[in-house]
Amino acid sequence: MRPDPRDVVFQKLLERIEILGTISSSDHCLTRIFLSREMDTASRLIQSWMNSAGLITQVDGMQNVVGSWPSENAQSPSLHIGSHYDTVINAGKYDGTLGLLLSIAAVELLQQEGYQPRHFINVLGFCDEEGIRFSSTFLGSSYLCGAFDLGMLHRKDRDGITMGAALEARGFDTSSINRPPALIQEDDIFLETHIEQGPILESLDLPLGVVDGIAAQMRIKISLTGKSGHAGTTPFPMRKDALVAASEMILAVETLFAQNPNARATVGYLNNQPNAINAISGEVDFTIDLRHPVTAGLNALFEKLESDLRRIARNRSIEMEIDVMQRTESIECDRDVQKAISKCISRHQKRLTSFTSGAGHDTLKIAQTCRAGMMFVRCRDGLSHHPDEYTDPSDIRSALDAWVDVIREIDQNFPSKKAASSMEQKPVTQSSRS
Ligand code: HGY
Ligand code: MN
Ligand code: MN
Repeated sequence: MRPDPRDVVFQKLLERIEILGTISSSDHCLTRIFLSREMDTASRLIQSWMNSAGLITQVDGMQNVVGSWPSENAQSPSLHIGSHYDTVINAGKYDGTLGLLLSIAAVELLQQEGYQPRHFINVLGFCDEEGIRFSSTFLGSSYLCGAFDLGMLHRKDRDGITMGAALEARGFDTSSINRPPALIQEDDIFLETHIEQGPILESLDLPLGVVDGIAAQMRIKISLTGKSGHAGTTPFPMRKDALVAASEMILAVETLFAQNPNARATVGYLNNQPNAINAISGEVDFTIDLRHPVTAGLNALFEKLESDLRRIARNRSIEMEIDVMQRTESIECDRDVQKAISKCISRHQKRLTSFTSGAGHDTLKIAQTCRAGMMFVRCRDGLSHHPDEYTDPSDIRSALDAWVDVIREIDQNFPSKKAASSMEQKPVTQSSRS
Protein backbone atom coordinates (compact mmCIF):
# COMPACT_ATOMS: atom_id res chain seq x y z
CA MET A 1 0.00 0.00 0.00
CA ARG A 2 1.33 3.46 -0.99
CA PRO A 3 2.28 5.51 2.08
CA ASP A 4 0.13 8.56 2.80
CA PRO A 5 1.92 11.50 1.06
CA ARG A 6 1.39 13.51 4.20
CA ASP A 7 3.38 10.96 6.22
CA VAL A 8 6.19 11.00 3.64
CA VAL A 9 6.46 14.80 3.65
CA PHE A 10 6.23 14.83 7.45
CA GLN A 11 9.10 12.35 7.81
CA LYS A 12 11.20 14.42 5.39
CA LEU A 13 10.43 17.49 7.51
CA LEU A 14 11.74 15.78 10.67
CA GLU A 15 14.90 14.66 8.84
CA ARG A 16 15.51 18.16 7.50
CA ILE A 17 15.25 19.66 10.99
CA GLU A 18 17.99 17.26 12.08
CA ILE A 19 20.16 17.98 9.03
CA LEU A 20 19.90 21.76 9.37
CA GLY A 21 20.66 21.36 13.07
CA THR A 22 24.12 20.05 12.17
CA ILE A 23 25.17 23.00 9.97
CA SER A 24 27.15 25.06 12.43
CA SER A 25 30.35 27.09 12.68
CA SER A 26 31.13 25.19 15.88
CA ASP A 27 31.85 21.48 16.44
CA HIS A 28 30.24 21.39 19.84
CA CYS A 29 27.12 23.55 19.53
CA LEU A 30 24.72 24.96 16.93
CA THR A 31 25.75 28.44 15.83
CA ARG A 32 24.92 29.80 12.36
CA ILE A 33 25.21 33.53 11.93
CA PHE A 34 24.57 36.05 9.16
CA LEU A 35 26.86 35.92 6.04
CA SER A 36 28.84 32.97 7.43
CA ARG A 37 29.93 29.99 5.30
CA GLU A 38 27.50 27.85 7.26
CA MET A 39 24.65 30.13 6.22
CA ASP A 40 25.72 29.61 2.57
CA THR A 41 25.68 25.85 3.09
CA ALA A 42 22.27 26.06 4.74
CA SER A 43 20.85 28.38 2.07
CA ARG A 44 21.84 25.96 -0.71
CA LEU A 45 20.18 23.09 1.13
CA ILE A 46 17.00 25.08 1.80
CA GLN A 47 16.96 26.13 -1.84
CA SER A 48 17.16 22.48 -2.95
CA TRP A 49 14.30 21.56 -0.60
CA MET A 50 12.23 24.45 -1.96
CA ASN A 51 12.98 23.32 -5.54
CA SER A 52 11.81 19.78 -4.74
CA ALA A 53 8.62 21.32 -3.33
CA GLY A 54 7.96 22.84 -6.75
CA LEU A 55 9.11 26.39 -6.00
CA ILE A 56 11.24 28.64 -8.19
CA THR A 57 14.08 29.76 -5.95
CA GLN A 58 16.80 32.32 -5.56
CA VAL A 59 19.19 33.39 -2.80
CA ASP A 60 19.36 37.19 -2.77
CA GLY A 61 22.44 39.33 -2.02
CA MET A 62 21.36 39.63 1.61
CA GLN A 63 21.40 35.81 1.89
CA ASN A 64 17.61 35.42 2.06
CA VAL A 65 16.26 32.30 0.36
CA VAL A 66 13.12 33.07 -1.69
CA GLY A 67 10.90 30.30 -3.12
CA SER A 68 8.02 31.38 -5.41
CA TRP A 69 5.07 29.16 -6.33
CA PRO A 70 4.62 29.41 -10.13
CA SER A 71 0.91 29.47 -10.90
CA GLU A 72 -0.76 30.88 -14.04
CA ASN A 73 -3.91 32.10 -12.37
CA ALA A 74 -2.16 33.59 -9.33
CA GLN A 75 -2.65 37.28 -8.76
CA SER A 76 -1.61 40.05 -6.38
CA PRO A 77 -1.59 40.71 -3.52
CA SER A 78 0.88 38.06 -2.42
CA LEU A 79 0.88 35.66 0.46
CA HIS A 80 4.33 35.27 2.04
CA ILE A 81 5.12 32.52 4.55
CA GLY A 82 8.36 31.64 6.26
CA SER A 83 10.80 32.32 9.09
CA HIS A 84 14.53 32.76 9.69
CA TYR A 85 17.34 30.22 9.30
CA ASP A 86 20.09 31.95 11.23
CA THR A 87 20.57 31.01 14.88
CA VAL A 88 21.87 32.41 18.14
CA ILE A 89 25.11 31.08 19.64
CA ASN A 90 24.65 27.62 21.23
CA ALA A 91 21.19 27.46 19.73
CA GLY A 92 18.42 24.93 19.55
CA LYS A 93 17.49 23.43 16.19
CA TYR A 94 13.82 24.54 16.05
CA ASP A 95 14.02 28.34 16.51
CA GLY A 96 13.26 29.76 13.04
CA THR A 97 14.08 26.53 11.23
CA LEU A 98 10.85 24.81 12.21
CA GLY A 99 8.67 27.58 10.76
CA LEU A 100 10.61 27.74 7.51
CA LEU A 101 10.75 23.97 6.93
CA LEU A 102 7.08 23.62 7.93
CA SER A 103 6.19 26.21 5.28
CA ILE A 104 8.16 24.36 2.60
CA ALA A 105 6.49 21.08 3.61
CA ALA A 106 3.01 22.66 3.61
CA VAL A 107 3.53 24.04 0.09
CA GLU A 108 4.83 20.64 -1.06
CA LEU A 109 1.65 18.98 0.25
CA LEU A 110 -0.62 21.57 -1.35
CA GLN A 111 1.17 21.15 -4.68
CA GLN A 112 0.91 17.36 -4.43
CA GLU A 113 -2.81 17.76 -3.75
CA GLY A 114 -3.04 19.77 -6.99
CA TYR A 115 -4.00 22.97 -5.20
CA GLN A 116 -4.08 26.02 -7.47
CA PRO A 117 -3.34 29.19 -5.47
CA ARG A 118 -5.32 32.32 -6.23
CA HIS A 119 -2.53 34.57 -5.01
CA PHE A 120 1.21 34.65 -5.51
CA ILE A 121 2.74 32.57 -2.73
CA ASN A 122 6.37 32.99 -1.62
CA VAL A 123 8.20 30.91 0.98
CA LEU A 124 10.88 33.07 2.63
CA GLY A 125 13.97 32.02 4.59
CA PHE A 126 15.28 35.12 6.37
CA CYS A 127 19.03 35.55 6.78
CA ASP A 128 19.32 37.44 10.05
CA GLU A 129 16.56 37.54 12.62
CA GLU A 130 18.79 36.97 15.65
CA GLY A 131 21.15 39.86 14.92
CA ILE A 132 24.13 38.15 16.55
CA ARG A 133 26.91 39.31 14.23
CA PHE A 134 26.06 43.02 13.97
CA SER A 135 23.67 43.40 16.94
CA SER A 136 20.91 44.41 14.56
CA THR A 137 18.04 42.12 13.89
CA PHE A 138 15.45 41.60 11.07
CA LEU A 139 18.03 42.45 8.37
CA GLY A 140 16.59 39.95 5.87
CA SER A 141 12.94 40.77 6.43
CA SER A 142 13.48 44.53 6.41
CA TYR A 143 15.43 44.14 3.14
CA LEU A 144 12.54 42.22 1.52
CA CYS A 145 10.14 44.94 2.71
CA GLY A 146 12.33 47.62 1.11
CA ALA A 147 12.74 49.10 4.60
CA PHE A 148 16.40 48.36 5.30
CA ASP A 149 18.08 50.88 7.62
CA LEU A 150 21.11 51.89 5.52
CA GLY A 151 22.85 53.13 8.66
CA MET A 152 23.26 49.47 9.56
CA LEU A 153 25.87 49.10 6.79
CA HIS A 154 28.35 50.94 9.05
CA ARG A 155 27.69 48.61 11.97
CA LYS A 156 30.87 46.63 12.84
CA ASP A 157 31.16 43.03 13.98
CA ARG A 158 33.57 41.94 16.72
CA ASP A 159 36.39 41.73 14.18
CA GLY A 160 35.82 45.34 13.14
CA ILE A 161 34.36 44.38 9.75
CA THR A 162 31.46 46.61 8.67
CA MET A 163 28.24 45.05 7.38
CA GLY A 164 28.66 46.95 4.11
CA ALA A 165 32.17 45.56 3.57
CA ALA A 166 30.99 42.04 4.41
CA LEU A 167 28.16 42.32 1.87
CA GLU A 168 30.32 43.93 -0.84
CA ALA A 169 32.95 41.21 -0.32
CA ARG A 170 30.26 38.76 -1.42
CA GLY A 171 29.65 40.78 -4.59
CA PHE A 172 26.47 42.39 -3.31
CA ASP A 173 25.92 45.95 -4.59
CA THR A 174 24.68 47.65 -1.44
CA SER A 175 23.61 50.72 -3.46
CA SER A 176 20.74 48.54 -4.73
CA ILE A 177 19.27 48.18 -1.24
CA ASN A 178 15.69 49.51 -0.96
CA ARG A 179 15.51 49.96 -4.75
CA PRO A 180 11.80 49.32 -5.63
CA PRO A 181 9.87 47.14 -6.10
CA ALA A 182 10.19 45.38 -2.77
CA LEU A 183 9.04 41.76 -2.69
CA ILE A 184 6.79 42.39 0.34
CA GLN A 185 4.19 45.04 -0.44
CA GLU A 186 1.64 46.90 1.67
CA ASP A 187 -1.42 44.90 0.52
CA ASP A 188 0.26 41.52 1.01
CA ILE A 189 -0.09 39.17 3.96
CA PHE A 190 2.76 37.51 5.85
CA LEU A 191 2.33 34.34 7.94
CA GLU A 192 4.90 32.83 10.29
CA THR A 193 4.81 29.74 12.44
CA HIS A 194 7.42 29.40 15.17
CA ILE A 195 8.06 27.57 18.42
CA GLU A 196 6.62 29.56 21.33
CA GLN A 197 9.95 29.80 23.16
CA GLY A 198 7.92 30.19 26.34
CA PRO A 199 5.88 28.10 28.82
CA ILE A 200 2.26 29.06 28.06
CA LEU A 201 1.20 26.36 25.58
CA GLU A 202 2.81 23.68 27.74
CA SER A 203 1.04 25.03 30.85
CA LEU A 204 -2.28 24.83 28.96
CA ASP A 205 -1.40 21.41 27.49
CA LEU A 206 -1.98 22.72 23.96
CA PRO A 207 0.17 22.01 20.88
CA LEU A 208 -0.77 25.17 18.96
CA GLY A 209 -1.67 28.77 19.76
CA VAL A 210 -2.43 32.06 18.03
CA VAL A 211 -0.17 35.07 18.49
CA ASP A 212 -2.16 38.26 19.08
CA GLY A 213 0.83 40.57 19.31
CA ILE A 214 4.62 40.82 19.67
CA ALA A 215 6.39 42.75 22.41
CA ALA A 216 8.40 45.91 21.86
CA GLN A 217 12.12 45.39 22.16
CA MET A 218 15.34 47.37 22.57
CA ARG A 219 18.99 46.39 22.32
CA ILE A 220 21.39 48.72 24.08
CA LYS A 221 25.18 48.83 24.47
CA ILE A 222 26.63 50.47 27.60
CA SER A 223 30.30 51.55 27.42
CA LEU A 224 31.96 52.44 30.75
CA THR A 225 35.36 54.09 31.17
CA GLY A 226 36.98 54.13 34.63
CA LYS A 227 40.66 53.82 35.46
CA SER A 228 42.61 50.61 35.65
CA GLY A 229 45.19 50.34 38.42
CA HIS A 230 47.00 48.07 40.85
CA ALA A 231 44.76 45.65 42.78
CA GLY A 232 47.13 45.57 45.74
CA THR A 233 47.85 49.20 46.34
CA THR A 234 44.94 51.37 45.18
CA PRO A 235 42.70 52.31 48.13
CA PHE A 236 38.94 52.03 47.45
CA PRO A 237 38.24 55.80 47.64
CA MET A 238 40.75 56.33 44.82
CA ARG A 239 39.28 53.71 42.50
CA LYS A 240 37.22 54.21 39.32
CA ASP A 241 36.39 50.56 38.90
CA ALA A 242 34.39 50.04 35.66
CA LEU A 243 33.49 46.43 36.50
CA VAL A 244 32.03 47.24 39.91
CA ALA A 245 30.07 50.09 38.33
CA ALA A 246 28.79 47.68 35.68
CA SER A 247 27.82 45.22 38.41
CA GLU A 248 25.77 47.86 40.25
CA MET A 249 24.14 48.86 36.94
CA ILE A 250 23.29 45.27 36.01
CA LEU A 251 21.59 44.76 39.37
CA ALA A 252 19.73 48.05 38.82
CA VAL A 253 18.44 46.72 35.48
CA GLU A 254 17.12 43.56 37.15
CA THR A 255 15.64 45.43 40.13
CA LEU A 256 13.72 47.85 37.93
CA PHE A 257 12.41 45.38 35.33
CA ALA A 258 11.64 42.56 37.76
CA GLN A 259 9.05 44.85 39.39
CA ASN A 260 6.98 44.58 36.22
CA PRO A 261 5.73 41.01 35.54
CA ASN A 262 5.26 41.72 31.83
CA ALA A 263 8.70 43.22 31.27
CA ARG A 264 11.97 41.40 30.59
CA ALA A 265 15.58 42.61 30.76
CA THR A 266 18.72 40.62 30.06
CA VAL A 267 22.43 41.39 30.15
CA GLY A 268 23.83 38.72 27.85
CA TYR A 269 27.19 40.12 26.81
CA LEU A 270 29.98 41.78 28.82
CA ASN A 271 33.55 42.63 27.89
CA ASN A 272 35.95 43.70 30.65
CA GLN A 273 39.37 45.28 30.16
CA PRO A 274 42.15 44.61 31.09
CA ASN A 275 40.42 41.51 32.56
CA ALA A 276 43.46 40.61 34.69
CA ILE A 277 43.34 39.08 38.15
CA ASN A 278 45.44 41.79 39.78
CA ALA A 279 44.31 44.89 37.84
CA ILE A 280 41.35 47.14 38.53
CA SER A 281 38.90 47.16 35.59
CA GLY A 282 39.34 50.26 33.42
CA GLU A 283 36.76 49.64 30.70
CA VAL A 284 33.59 47.59 30.41
CA ASP A 285 31.12 47.17 27.54
CA PHE A 286 27.89 45.30 28.16
CA THR A 287 24.57 44.88 26.35
CA ILE A 288 21.00 45.07 27.64
CA ASP A 289 18.06 43.40 25.90
CA LEU A 290 14.75 44.99 26.99
CA ARG A 291 11.20 43.80 26.25
CA HIS A 292 7.70 44.94 27.11
CA PRO A 293 4.37 43.91 25.53
CA VAL A 294 3.64 47.51 24.51
CA THR A 295 5.91 50.30 23.24
CA ALA A 296 4.70 52.90 25.77
CA GLY A 297 5.52 50.54 28.65
CA LEU A 298 9.03 49.94 27.35
CA ASN A 299 9.67 53.64 26.77
CA ALA A 300 8.62 54.50 30.35
CA LEU A 301 10.85 51.81 31.85
CA PHE A 302 13.80 52.76 29.67
CA GLU A 303 13.51 56.39 30.74
CA LYS A 304 13.69 55.38 34.42
CA LEU A 305 16.55 52.95 33.73
CA GLU A 306 18.58 55.59 31.93
CA SER A 307 18.38 57.94 34.91
CA ASP A 308 19.37 55.10 37.29
CA LEU A 309 22.41 54.27 35.16
CA ARG A 310 23.48 57.93 34.91
CA ARG A 311 23.19 58.29 38.71
CA ILE A 312 25.42 55.23 39.29
CA ALA A 313 28.02 56.44 36.76
CA ARG A 314 28.06 59.90 38.39
CA ASN A 315 28.44 58.52 41.92
CA ARG A 316 31.38 56.39 40.81
CA SER A 317 33.02 59.02 38.55
CA ILE A 318 32.72 56.65 35.61
CA GLU A 319 32.23 57.92 32.06
CA MET A 320 29.31 56.22 30.34
CA GLU A 321 27.99 56.01 26.78
CA ILE A 322 24.52 54.59 26.05
CA ASP A 323 24.13 53.32 22.46
CA VAL A 324 20.57 52.26 21.53
CA MET A 325 21.43 49.74 18.79
CA GLN A 326 17.88 48.64 18.05
CA ARG A 327 14.39 49.79 19.00
CA THR A 328 11.36 48.01 17.54
CA GLU A 329 7.78 48.94 18.44
CA SER A 330 5.32 46.33 19.62
CA ILE A 331 2.72 45.19 17.08
CA GLU A 332 -0.75 43.70 17.15
CA CYS A 333 -1.22 40.83 14.67
CA ASP A 334 -3.87 41.39 12.01
CA ARG A 335 -7.28 40.45 13.45
CA ASP A 336 -8.55 38.76 10.26
CA VAL A 337 -5.38 36.70 10.05
CA GLN A 338 -5.71 35.75 13.72
CA LYS A 339 -9.29 34.63 13.07
CA ALA A 340 -8.22 32.51 10.08
CA ILE A 341 -5.43 30.86 12.08
CA SER A 342 -7.81 30.19 14.99
CA LYS A 343 -10.38 28.66 12.63
CA CYS A 344 -7.76 26.28 11.20
CA ILE A 345 -6.25 25.35 14.55
CA SER A 346 -9.72 24.52 15.89
CA ARG A 347 -9.92 21.72 13.30
CA HIS A 348 -6.96 20.09 15.04
CA GLN A 349 -7.43 20.88 18.71
CA LYS A 350 -10.51 21.53 20.85
CA ARG A 351 -9.31 24.46 22.95
CA LEU A 352 -7.85 27.70 21.57
CA THR A 353 -5.57 30.27 23.12
CA SER A 354 -3.96 33.48 21.97
CA PHE A 355 -1.33 35.59 23.64
CA THR A 356 1.45 38.12 23.09
CA SER A 357 4.92 36.93 22.17
CA GLY A 358 7.76 38.14 24.38
CA ALA A 359 10.18 36.77 21.78
CA GLY A 360 10.86 38.82 18.67
CA HIS A 361 10.18 37.44 15.19
CA ASP A 362 10.45 38.67 11.61
CA THR A 363 6.68 39.20 11.86
CA LEU A 364 7.44 42.09 14.26
CA LYS A 365 9.27 43.87 11.45
CA ILE A 366 7.08 42.82 8.52
CA ALA A 367 3.89 43.90 10.30
CA GLN A 368 5.15 47.45 9.83
CA THR A 369 4.74 46.94 6.05
CA CYS A 370 1.82 44.55 5.59
CA ARG A 371 -0.78 42.54 7.53
CA ALA A 372 0.84 39.69 9.42
CA GLY A 373 0.03 36.88 11.82
CA MET A 374 1.66 33.97 13.61
CA MET A 375 0.92 30.48 14.86
CA PHE A 376 2.90 29.14 17.84
CA VAL A 377 3.97 25.53 18.41
CA ARG A 378 4.57 24.19 21.91
CA CYS A 379 8.17 23.58 22.96
CA ARG A 380 9.28 21.51 25.94
CA ASP A 381 9.70 23.49 29.19
CA GLY A 382 9.33 26.64 27.09
CA LEU A 383 13.09 26.36 26.60
CA SER A 384 14.78 28.09 23.66
CA HIS A 385 18.12 29.65 22.73
CA HIS A 386 19.50 26.46 24.26
CA PRO A 387 20.67 23.13 22.77
CA ASP A 388 17.93 21.27 24.70
CA GLU A 389 15.23 23.18 22.78
CA TYR A 390 12.71 20.53 21.68
CA THR A 391 9.34 20.18 19.99
CA ASP A 392 7.57 16.82 20.02
CA PRO A 393 7.01 15.28 16.55
CA SER A 394 3.27 14.92 17.30
CA ASP A 395 3.10 18.70 17.84
CA ILE A 396 5.04 19.25 14.61
CA ARG A 397 2.52 17.05 12.81
CA SER A 398 -0.41 19.04 14.25
CA ALA A 399 1.36 22.21 13.16
CA LEU A 400 1.90 20.88 9.64
CA ASP A 401 -1.75 19.84 9.27
CA ALA A 402 -2.95 23.20 10.61
CA TRP A 403 -0.45 25.20 8.51
CA VAL A 404 -1.64 23.58 5.27
CA ASP A 405 -5.17 24.69 6.21
CA VAL A 406 -4.05 28.21 7.16
CA ILE A 407 -2.28 28.78 3.82
CA ARG A 408 -5.31 27.51 1.87
CA GLU A 409 -7.75 29.49 4.06
CA ILE A 410 -5.94 32.81 3.67
CA ASP A 411 -5.30 32.27 -0.04
CA GLN A 412 -8.96 31.44 -0.69
CA ASN A 413 -10.45 34.11 1.59
CA PHE A 414 -7.80 36.81 1.36
CA PRO A 415 -9.06 39.41 3.86
CA SER A 416 -9.64 42.74 2.15
CA LYS A 417 -7.36 45.46 3.42
CA LYS A 418 -9.32 47.72 5.78
CA ALA A 419 -8.31 51.31 6.50
CA ALA A 420 -5.49 51.04 9.01
CA SER A 421 -7.19 50.55 12.38
CA SER A 422 -5.75 52.65 15.19
CA MET A 423 -3.11 50.44 16.68
CA GLU A 424 -4.86 50.46 20.05
CA GLN A 425 -2.73 48.49 22.38
CA LYS A 426 -4.62 45.70 24.09
CA PRO A 427 -4.10 45.61 27.86
CA VAL A 428 -1.71 42.84 28.64
CA THR A 429 -2.18 40.49 31.56
CA GLN A 430 0.56 38.23 32.89
CA SER A 431 -1.04 35.14 31.39
CA SER A 432 -1.08 36.68 27.97
CA ARG A 433 2.58 36.83 27.19
CA SER A 434 5.27 34.32 26.55
O1 HGY B 1 15.51 37.60 20.70
C1 HGY B 1 14.45 37.19 20.25
O2 HGY B 1 13.40 37.44 20.80
C2 HGY B 1 14.46 36.35 19.00
O3 HGY B 1 14.70 35.02 19.34
N1 HGY B 1 15.44 36.84 18.09
MN1 MN C 1 15.70 33.26 18.51
MN1 MN D 1 13.27 32.86 16.13
